[in-house]
Amino acid sequence: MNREQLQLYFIMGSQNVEEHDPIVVLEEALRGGITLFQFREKGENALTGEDKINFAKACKALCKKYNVPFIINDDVNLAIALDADGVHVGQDDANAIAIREKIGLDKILGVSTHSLTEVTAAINAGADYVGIGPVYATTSKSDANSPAGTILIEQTAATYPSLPIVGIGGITIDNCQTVIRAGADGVSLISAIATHEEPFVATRQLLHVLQQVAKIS
Ligand code: 3NM
Repeated sequence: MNREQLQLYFIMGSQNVEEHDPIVVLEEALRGGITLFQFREKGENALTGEDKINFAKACKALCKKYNVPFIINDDVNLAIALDADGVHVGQDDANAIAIREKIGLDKILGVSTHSLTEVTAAINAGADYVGIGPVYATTSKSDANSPAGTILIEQTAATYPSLPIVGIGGITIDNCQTVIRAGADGVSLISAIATHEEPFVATRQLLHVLQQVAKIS
């Protein structure tokens, strides 16, 4: 994958929004310039069954309109059924090697990792990128680990310089430059866009700040 696609990686499910319709939030984020989208319909109040499928189809169509890759979290069967651009899995989800076999080589595979051992295993499973987090405290994932800061991002970037890395967890406009300076190619985030009263404005501002740091390094 092109590591620039990780620059501003928005993740959302219908359970993550507050005052807006999630489809409106996604379109605002796409209009604002997100570079990748992950459909993550998970946790309390998440849609299931037909409702989940229909919502995923609507998100995929919007991503296509803006030419932004559409990744599905965990649900590999849904990803195959909708011909999504890729799948993202955590350590508690299905085995990454099995998923790579199922989706083939031309789809994006992302894996969440929390140690260098997990990063190495993800590479061996054929991951295109790794997610490292939670960098900061998050309220969007009830079973998230304790915040780990940027140390693992630094270690991973030093050990595997050609591996695309995205930081996750509690990332905002105020701390996103620190994540990039540590060695990440981009930031993935939920609430900084999904719960912002103006998702378009939040996205533009994040992108602007990320573009500044890209110039520094
Ligand atoms: N995964 P927010 S943290 C989905 O550490 C997810 O692997 C994490 O949401 C991990 O940007 C997280 O609102 C939630 O903090 C990120």
